Amino acid sequence: MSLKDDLNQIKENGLVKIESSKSVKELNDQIRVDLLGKKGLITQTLRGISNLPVEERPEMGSYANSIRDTLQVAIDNKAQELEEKELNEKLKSEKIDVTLPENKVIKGHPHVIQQIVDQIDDLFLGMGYEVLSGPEVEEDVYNFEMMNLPKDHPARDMQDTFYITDEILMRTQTSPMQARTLEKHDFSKGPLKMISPGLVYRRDTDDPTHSHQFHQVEGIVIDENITMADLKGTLEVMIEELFGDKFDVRLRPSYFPFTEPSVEVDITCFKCMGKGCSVCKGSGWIEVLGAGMVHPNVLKMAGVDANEYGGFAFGLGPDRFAMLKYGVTDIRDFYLNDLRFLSQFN
Ligand code: FA5
Repeated sequence: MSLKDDLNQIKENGLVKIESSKSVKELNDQIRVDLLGKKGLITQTLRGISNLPVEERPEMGSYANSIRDTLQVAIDNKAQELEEKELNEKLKSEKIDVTLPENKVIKGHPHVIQQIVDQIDDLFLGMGYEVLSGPEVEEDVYNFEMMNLPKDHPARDMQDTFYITDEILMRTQTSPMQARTLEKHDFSKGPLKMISPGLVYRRDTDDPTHSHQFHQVEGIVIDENITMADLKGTLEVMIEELFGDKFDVRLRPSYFPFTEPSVEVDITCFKCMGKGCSVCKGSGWIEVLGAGMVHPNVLKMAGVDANEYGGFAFGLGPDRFAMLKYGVTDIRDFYLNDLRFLSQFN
């Protein structure tokens, strides 16, 4: 067989293979390489040209090139045809069925108590306070001693807690943040105005208004010439902001070792509006926070000159605020993680 016959044979067989090819991958990886690649049939056949007489070589060379071009064009055309076919099949199989039921995304929201805390944070930030958080696992020194409750002080009984060691405990109040910030504050740079929200723990017996784990927000303002009137004004602004003006507020003399004088602040019971019921234990009032003028001993223990500086502090219970605001009759509902209850406050 002549070289020309060989080339014709390669072309015929090649075109049949190209035409019957089933995928772009087969066409490119196999057929194109076998026919036109460096070690492909055309290249191998062209090597035979050197055996021909010199005058026949140019004609045979250009004939081989034309066959290579024919095969190249046939491969390109087939590749385009197969690509289109593959794309159409893909589009067909990936068709979107708009009648399928939707995949519902359940959108969460902050817990109702967190919503109250956020509202308090916003209000106090607007009044120029810092918002800080402190450790829940606290040292006895900060939780009690620096709050004017030395070891064996009888008032420690009011806040019995969970001890980790003799010196480390689950904090019973956010008040240790008073000592922690007083200790660090540089009064030459201005007054101390801080609130600190967070969880606290007590060995309280759970009932409709008491939980062994609950939230508090501590507040402290220390400067020169701060009076009890500043405390009262601040608390009234906060209570009106959170509850509107439908509840009465009363300040009742009380005792805390770290404030002198001390008050307990009550709001009209939301359930009976002051008549007396099981939620307020017949009093018509619900206690929402404790407050007072910071005791000089607390200032002294934190290294602050109590003759020059003084101020007020308060500790409020956002759980009780949430009960009042939404008429929730049992504080324990906040901690049961029942979505039927919690999703009402979206
Ligand atoms: C204190 O914890 C003081 N540290 C508050 C304070 C701060 C006074 C700064 C003076 C200056 P008391 O134990 O009363 O005080 O708690 C404060 C508030 O936390 C209460 O008014 C109440 O709203 C809430 N609270 C107290 N015990 C519980 C409980 N077991 N469950 C839910 N809320 C509670």
